[in-house]
Amino acid sequence: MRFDVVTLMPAMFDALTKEGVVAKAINRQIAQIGLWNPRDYTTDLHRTVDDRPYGGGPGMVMKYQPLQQAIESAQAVSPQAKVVYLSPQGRRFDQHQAKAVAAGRQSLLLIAGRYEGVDERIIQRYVDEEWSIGDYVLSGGELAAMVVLDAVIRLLPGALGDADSAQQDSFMDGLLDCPHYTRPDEIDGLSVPSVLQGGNHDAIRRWRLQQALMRTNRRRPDLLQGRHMTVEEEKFLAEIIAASGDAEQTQEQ
Ligand code: 9D3
Repeated sequence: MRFDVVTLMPAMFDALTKEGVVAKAINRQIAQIGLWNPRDYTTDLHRTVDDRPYGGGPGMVMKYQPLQQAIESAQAVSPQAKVVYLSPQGRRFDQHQAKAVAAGRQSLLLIAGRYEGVDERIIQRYVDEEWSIGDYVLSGGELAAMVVLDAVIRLLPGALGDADSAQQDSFMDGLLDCPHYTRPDEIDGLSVPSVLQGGNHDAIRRWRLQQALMRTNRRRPDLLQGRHMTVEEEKFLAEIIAASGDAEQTQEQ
């Protein structure tokens, strides 16, 4: 699957492409990432990519012409790609969108802005969608583009090891994760829950589901709204809610 990014800071993407799951996916030819720098399309001596905003005010704006040529060069390679401008004004990117892009193999041409953003006419003429990754202020769109790429590429078949991919459609989908432990069974006076040390796989499954429901109910109750629940989950959640406030429960904050 092909991805393209228009960016003034292509070296930032080394962090994504040289190490980890995305690097493996690229080496296995599951994903390909093209980087397009508007500075390479400037024609003036100073290779100018920004200019002062019409109407005045602080900050600079990314100029139309170098961006346009970077976008059109990327489109010549990826004519079918959905053009996405990463911006704080965009709709929130979430796991549903990551899954939709990966499942539909929809190529993406991501535009990462710097300064105060891009000339609005780039959005009018080239951009299909604007995506934000959350309500906090970044210094540019590159980290957001990398978040999108990581979230999508790890979902592509073959990108993860078997164990991880099996977990991807886990029965605890849409819940926070349960606690994890590894050896030793006791350290600094802290022990591993005994159920995990026994061999009762259904008891372990039930404990993990209860822990996931308990954590989700406490930390992210919004995730439970509108989530389909099995009869077993409904039962466990009812027990958790009935017991919430008990001394026993206070260890799970
Ligand atoms: C402090 C500058 N702001 C003036 C009101 C506007 C502003 C411009 C450019 C704020 C952030 C940015 C750069 N951010 C992104 O390019 C960006 C972003 C983000 O900041 N938060 C969440 N998602 C994204 S996607 C792209």
